[in-house]
Amino acid sequence: MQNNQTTTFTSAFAQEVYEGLTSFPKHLSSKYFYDEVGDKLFQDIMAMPEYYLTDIEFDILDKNKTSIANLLSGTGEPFSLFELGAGDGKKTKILLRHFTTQGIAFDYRPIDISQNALDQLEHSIKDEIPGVEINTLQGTYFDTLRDINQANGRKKVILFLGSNIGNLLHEQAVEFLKNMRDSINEGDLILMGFDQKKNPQTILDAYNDKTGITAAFNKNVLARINKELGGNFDLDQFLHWEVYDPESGTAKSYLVSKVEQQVQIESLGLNIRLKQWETIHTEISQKYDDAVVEWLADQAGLTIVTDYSDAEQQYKNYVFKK
Ligand code: AVI
Repeated sequence: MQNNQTTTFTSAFAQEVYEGLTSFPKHLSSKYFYDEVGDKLFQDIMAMPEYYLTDIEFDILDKNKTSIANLLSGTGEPFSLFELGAGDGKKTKILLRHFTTQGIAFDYRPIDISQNALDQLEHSIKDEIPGVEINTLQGTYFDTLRDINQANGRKKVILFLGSNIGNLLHEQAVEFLKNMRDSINEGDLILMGFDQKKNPQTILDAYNDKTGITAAFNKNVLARINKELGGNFDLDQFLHWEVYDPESGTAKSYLVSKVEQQVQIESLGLNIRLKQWETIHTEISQKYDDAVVEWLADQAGLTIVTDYSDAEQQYKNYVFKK
């Protein structure tokens, strides 16, 4: 059965896989890289020397933690610190530790699509920084912005680190920033990481490591289709391929079929054909400059309060207000 319009799907994953693999050109969303295996692979990516983003952002937050604490805590009224896509929280812990030792009144509300990542994060925070009041929230960014909107009357600060915004197309990023704007009040702040345009080779190396961790991460979406939807993808029959366009600042990941092949996905009743060298587009990782970030903020009705960067301006954390 192919392109059966009447098929009903049991999950958003099933629906999107069906749509993506029956489209031309084929695509799958990078949000489906993340399950227990994918979370672990992403942690391994963040520890790779080639994946500069994590270490640079870590250093930016560490060097500027006093200034960031002053800015976020303002007049000293208690605030709720929401974090979208919290992951393992390694960088956030710099701020959590600093806020705690400075006696700043706040509670921490990490949000992630992966319950597994949240459970590990909660456990490690209770263990390492026991003074932090933590309440986790599982869901997609879009779902949880609604929850932020309806949260208690405390001042809100939203963290969105790791250049996670880069996994959205500009149009989606504007929509997302608009939703963020709608979920905060005057006086609330947003602290976001944006990876900057740089030597294209540095970017290609970050997304195409020689050890193959990024390739395994990219292919994990196929592994999930096999496990969760009864697919029979042979992962060895796909190449991980990365391109970077220095003009647009867009890095794109693909899975390229090495051979002509057919794949069955049982629970979707789907049989797909891939020609030799046919692509499945899986991820974009957008790189920015000040002009683009200003444009995004402007489109979304946000104002840049300040930014923090490393000496070579490879990465920037911007603070926005309404
Ligand atoms: C989560 N996200 C910001 C990462 C990125 O840089 O696009 C995901 C990633 N993909 C490949 N390596 C890391």
